[in-house]
Amino acid sequence: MSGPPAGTDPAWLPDEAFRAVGSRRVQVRGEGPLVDTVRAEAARARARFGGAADGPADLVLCLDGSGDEGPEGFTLERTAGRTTVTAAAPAGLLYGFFEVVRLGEDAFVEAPARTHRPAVAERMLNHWDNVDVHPVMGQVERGYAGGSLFWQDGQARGDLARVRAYGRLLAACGINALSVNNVNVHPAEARLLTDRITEVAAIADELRAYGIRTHLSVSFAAPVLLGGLDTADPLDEDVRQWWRAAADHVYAHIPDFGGFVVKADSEGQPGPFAYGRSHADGAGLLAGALAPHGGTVHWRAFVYDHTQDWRDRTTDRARAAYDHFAPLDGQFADNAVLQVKHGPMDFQVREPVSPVIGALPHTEVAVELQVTQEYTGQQRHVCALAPLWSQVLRFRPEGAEGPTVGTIADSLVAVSNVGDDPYWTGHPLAQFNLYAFGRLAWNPDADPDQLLTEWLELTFTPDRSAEPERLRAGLRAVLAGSWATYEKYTAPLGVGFMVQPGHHYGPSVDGYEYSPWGTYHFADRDGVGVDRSAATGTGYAAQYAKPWRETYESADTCPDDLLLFFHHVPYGHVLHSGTTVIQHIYDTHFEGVAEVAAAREVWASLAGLVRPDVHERVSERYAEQERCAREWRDQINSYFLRASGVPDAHGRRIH
Ligand code: GCW
Repeated sequence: MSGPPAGTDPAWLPDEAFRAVGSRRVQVRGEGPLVDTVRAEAARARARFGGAADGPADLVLCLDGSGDEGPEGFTLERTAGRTTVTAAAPAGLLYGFFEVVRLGEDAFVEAPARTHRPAVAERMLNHWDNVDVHPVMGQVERGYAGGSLFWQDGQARGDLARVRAYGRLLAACGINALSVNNVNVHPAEARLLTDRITEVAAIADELRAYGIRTHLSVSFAAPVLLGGLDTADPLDEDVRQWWRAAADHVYAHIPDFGGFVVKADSEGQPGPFAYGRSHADGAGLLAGALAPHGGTVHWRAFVYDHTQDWRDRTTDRARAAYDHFAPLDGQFADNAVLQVKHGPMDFQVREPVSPVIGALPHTEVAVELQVTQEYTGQQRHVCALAPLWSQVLRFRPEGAEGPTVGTIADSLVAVSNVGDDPYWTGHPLAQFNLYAFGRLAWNPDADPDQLLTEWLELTFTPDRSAEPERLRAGLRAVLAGSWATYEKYTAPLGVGFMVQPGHHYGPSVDGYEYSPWGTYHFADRDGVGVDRSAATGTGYAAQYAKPWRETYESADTCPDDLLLFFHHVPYGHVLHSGTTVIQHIYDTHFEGVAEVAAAREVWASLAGLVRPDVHERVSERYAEQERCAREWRDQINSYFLRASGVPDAHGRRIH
């Protein structure tokens, strides 16, 4: 397999992106470790592009505690002769510096002062990294970019240079928090909390230099597993004491430690249910231990019955998070954050927004997205997810007059797509997903298309290319519509899954149909889809506030792209688009493959305009994407032709 020439790909921070800054005289005013980071960045850029060391400064970055930019904001002012970044706190200076990098020459064109502040205070990545290589899941669970960046041979890496480089990339897109281990906490990894905390501390030291706080996934059963207690009951005094001591120990090594991430009573992980306690009790236990140190517990809402009987039509996995957590509103500790996946199921290519978001007004809420492409092509397919996330973040759970998800969220979290692959993300174009997540977390209203422009300008510096416009147009063509394309050739109309069990790559229409995971499409000879209406189905639609509960309740008003998520309809049902469900399935699957083939050709035409190694790596992946898209098309179309007996209106070949 190909790789970048010098070992690690620079992603969105190639030297070339620093040309405008590096060829100017830059002055950094202020003291402290993060200010030193900014100073080092400026010096590095100057060393590369020869900016003057003396004389009047073109760019001044100034820490000024009297400003009102807040802990991470900055004011950027561009007057005729000078660009100034002012921040009240060091992190703001760092983000201001990277804003100037992003603007390039534009940063030195006159513009009025503007203050930038992140809309969301906590912008976090979760790594599902195992310290040891797991026999089934590998080292990074749902990881498609090689092994872990943090862990190697059963311990923290000795050389953490790449971790620092990662922190730098993350700071440049606005991320300020990160958890270093899998939420499925295996026994060896559980010990990171106690006798192995120095390994976590070494990682935290690297990330701190770029303003990132480190968090740790912990096992709810830690007092039993590690402490030798005979219970992990959250109301037991010995258990409480054990956690307090554990937290004290962590903070002795990592004074700015962010807190714990917990997957409890979920897919086999231990939790408070074993003791007849609620999840508010469970979260409260850990929140109490962290509170004296200013830490936070991220308590995941991904709680559902993963051993259900497919014959049991009364159980609906989509309902589970709301049923478990909505009644607990008001009972969570102030420093507990309920971390909710953006959809009710599991990061499918299309899901409605989870009704949990907005249903707990007295609870801190984190919305969890998935940058790693578990169900969206596993970084073998191009699937730029910014438009999906943007739809989620702009959704208004209470209708037009209410707040957006981006406003409701106190924290935005995403599962990272990074590993020790030289391109960081396996597929070089999957870097855009990581960048876009950070930028959307900073500003959930950001236009995904604008983010694509930002990213490609930084990463590919088209101005330095022989054919800037052709390069820009080509990159946009392969990325901008890629999520829509992926949706076309995979599971239709919001029905979800239809993937191969276990690894979740490639089609298997009935792969999850008779399984215990609660993931069904109910296709028969007459129709397909899940009735989640209140009138005749599982009642899930009624978990939404108005107007959505009414919109989703009826197949007449339900949006086409979610129709099969909410309703079981006949194949001849006519969509708002004017076509029938069955014909929509055929059409989109033919289109999806055609779009992949076209994108692949566009990519081929960019040879010579992008770095050869990147071109080769992406070309290899396109071959697989096209093969896989055809497989999806043929399995889905054949399955539904056989089930329905309805021929394609255009007489195309279906097997
Ligand atoms: O999407 C599912 C994945 C599991 C994952 C789980 C979760 C970490 O298939 O691999 O476990 O979600 O979010 O906890």
